[in-house]
Amino acid sequence: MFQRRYISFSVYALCILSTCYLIPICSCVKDLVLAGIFPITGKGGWAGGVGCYPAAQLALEHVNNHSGLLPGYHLTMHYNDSECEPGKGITILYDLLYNEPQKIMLLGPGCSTVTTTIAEAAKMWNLVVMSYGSSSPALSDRRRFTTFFRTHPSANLNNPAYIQLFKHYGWQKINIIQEAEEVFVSSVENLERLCKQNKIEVVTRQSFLKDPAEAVRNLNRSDARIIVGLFYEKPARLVFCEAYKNNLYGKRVVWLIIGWYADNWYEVDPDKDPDVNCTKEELKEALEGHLTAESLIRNSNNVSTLSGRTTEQFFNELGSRLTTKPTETPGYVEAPLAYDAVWAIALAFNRSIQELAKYGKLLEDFTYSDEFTSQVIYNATQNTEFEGVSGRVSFTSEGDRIAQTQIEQMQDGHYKILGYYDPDIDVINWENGRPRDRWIGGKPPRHETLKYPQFRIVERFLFWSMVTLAGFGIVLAICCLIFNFTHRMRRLIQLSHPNINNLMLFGIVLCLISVILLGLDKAFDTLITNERFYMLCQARAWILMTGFTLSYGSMFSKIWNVHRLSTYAKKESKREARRSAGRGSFRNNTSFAEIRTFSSLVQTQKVESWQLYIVVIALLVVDILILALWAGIHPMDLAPYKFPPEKATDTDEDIEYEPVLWQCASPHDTIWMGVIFAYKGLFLIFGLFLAYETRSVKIKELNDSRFVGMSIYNVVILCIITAPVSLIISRQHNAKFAFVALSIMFCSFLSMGLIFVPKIIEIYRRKTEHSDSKKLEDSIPSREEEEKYQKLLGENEELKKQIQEKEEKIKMLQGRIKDRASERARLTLEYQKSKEAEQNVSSSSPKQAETSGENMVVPDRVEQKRHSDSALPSSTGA
Ligand code: ABU
Repeated sequence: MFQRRYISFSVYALCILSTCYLIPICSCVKDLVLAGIFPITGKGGWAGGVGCYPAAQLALEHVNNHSGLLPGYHLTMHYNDSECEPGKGITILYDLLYNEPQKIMLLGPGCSTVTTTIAEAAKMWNLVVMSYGSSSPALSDRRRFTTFFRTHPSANLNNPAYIQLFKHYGWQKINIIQEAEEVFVSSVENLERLCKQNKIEVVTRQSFLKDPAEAVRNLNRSDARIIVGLFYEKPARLVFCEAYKNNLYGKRVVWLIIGWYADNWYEVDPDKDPDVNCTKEELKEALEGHLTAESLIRNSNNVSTLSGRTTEQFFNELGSRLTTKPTETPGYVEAPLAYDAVWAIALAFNRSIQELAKYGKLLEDFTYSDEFTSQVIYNATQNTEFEGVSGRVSFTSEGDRIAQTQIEQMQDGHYKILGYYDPDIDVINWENGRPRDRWIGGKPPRHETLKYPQFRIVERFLFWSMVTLAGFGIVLAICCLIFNFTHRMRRLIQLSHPNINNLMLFGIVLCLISVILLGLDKAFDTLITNERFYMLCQARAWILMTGFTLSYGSMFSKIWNVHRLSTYAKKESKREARRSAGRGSFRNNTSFAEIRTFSSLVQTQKVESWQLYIVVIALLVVDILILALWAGIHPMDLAPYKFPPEKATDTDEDIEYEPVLWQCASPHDTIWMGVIFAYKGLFLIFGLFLAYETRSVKIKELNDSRFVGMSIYNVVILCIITAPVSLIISRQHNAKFAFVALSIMFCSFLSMGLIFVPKIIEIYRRKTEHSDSKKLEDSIPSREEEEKYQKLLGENEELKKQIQEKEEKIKMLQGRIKDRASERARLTLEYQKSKEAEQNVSSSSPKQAETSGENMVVPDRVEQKRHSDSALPSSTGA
């Protein structure tokens, strides 16, 4: 009995034992398998799997050793390397999902380019994804990535930190260079939005796919100072190599880049990265002083975390598992995130197991078509919150983490923490209360080069030389005015229409004043303030234009009248010629008579002063109309023209001088200038034509018209050259001023010389010839005498013409008389011969004499003919 009882007890005990110990070992501990994707190798992107995979393994061990977590379960992971290549990532995802065992959740992938592809597809398998190393802000889109969570903060979290840095250093203009990946594009878009809100100008935004050379050159061209760079680690080396080559670094430039590269990321072996044509030293030089911003991904409170370890302990433990130095391990910085990601999954599973138990379901029974379990896992993950080695872990509704941003600066090739940006209060908390930043030039660079205006003013020597010459010209013009006035009673002056010459002199004075106005610039800014520049512009235009019209217009009016009168005289002379031809003049004498009549006619033409004034007044009215319309519609004002800046050579500071030229301009001034040039151009060309047409015409009442014509040639040619040349050299203020001033003065001096010097010489000559001024006056014929003389000249011409005609007629009649005389001699001879023959016949036969009775009438016929001939001269009145 005892034996039977002993046996039954043994069986019972065995059963108990097997239930308590053997069954859990064999079938009670169930595997919960994760699919793990890590970027470990690969040529570009982020190889954070090197540091993150060991951290995840460590976390799995710690989770499985944790007594209160996942009882009866063993968390395990099947993983593969994505090489940070989206294509590769998808391939390994299929491998992981379609190979046993069933995966409950996806850990990773670890780089944004792969994550965006996989996290979007994961919902097809009802897989919840927990990423430890994806910073792309695009991943915060819940509609696109419905089952996605990450322990890595979004890159957008760093942007407010950048804004605070810009504000702190007073940078209002920034430049951006980015790698053309969605992760950086979406982050830059957010940064631009924030910049706009904070009135910070994004001057340039450069992007590149593989080679950043052109983008860096563009930054250099746009004189970038504050440059935000968003790119992966390998392109970062290329960017800074280009920055080194383009001298885009140093005391004038500051770079702000991502802070999650390995600490010595620039010290790469040239054999491993042959694309980088710069040495470590060169990269270090280019990187000195740059700032980085990265989300704070370690628990800085030095508290014990869910795993029972401090962050320090975690890193110590991790370090013992790494094969490379931490500073050389990609993903070492993000390792706490991978560690916490595993813990977050474990907590979510723990919660899910309990939740599923309520529905009689088991987590390990999850399949890719099990939407219910997937939703339970999703909800559990969403509500997960714990103290991790990377800080407090919790997820927003978008699945993002909230974190502070750490700001570092490279000093002597090492990163130094400057402070932390707290997003809750939007403030940077500087380490030890103040930013311990260090700058190459001793102070932070400015967002742009300091630009000082440097006014382009006319050379003082040139200005004063021209002013002196113009002043001399004005004095000369005044002397000519005085000369005209003092000799106004002389016929020589009277016949030159002194008043119109005075008008010309007044115009010349105005033109010479405009020379002085043209030279007034910023050098006289106490005299001409910006507000008064409007008046200066108006004064320049009005004085030069009216001065030109008065001077050139006066000459033009003279030449116009000469032409008018000569045309009239020509018509008159033709009429005269026709009239005399009608009275019986011979054709071959008409031209001779006509020329003589024209010259006499033109000489005697009278010119009234009002006929000259009317032309000048008409031209002035057109001028005033154009100028008034211009001033009324598009008034001219100060329009500073800025030349390309020039580097300051007199200082070491980042200063540029910005040459500025004061100019008068108005809206649509090209149209107005076009109108004026066209009108003045026609006026000039017409004057030239008139001067040429009347080059040999002399009118007593405009005795200086030929000199006026010469003066017009000179003015027209100079104006035609000066106007376009001054437009071409309008930016070369000295050359333009010299050219325009000399042209105006040359025209003025030459016109005064041509019109007044002959008069002065003539009067001086007459004075020296006749010391007695009375005699001198007498020697000059009076106006009435002159008219009488001209009249006599005309009559004389007429008489000469008549004499000529008569002489011709006499000549012709004499010829006829001669002919008649020879005819009569011949007839007489014939008559005598016939008479002799008759006598001979009558002496020989009376009968013969009767038959030739017809010959008896011959003497009568000869006589008759003689009578008619003798009547001819009398009938013509010879
Ligand atoms: N901290 C690494 C982020 C890498 C990525 O977002 O692709």
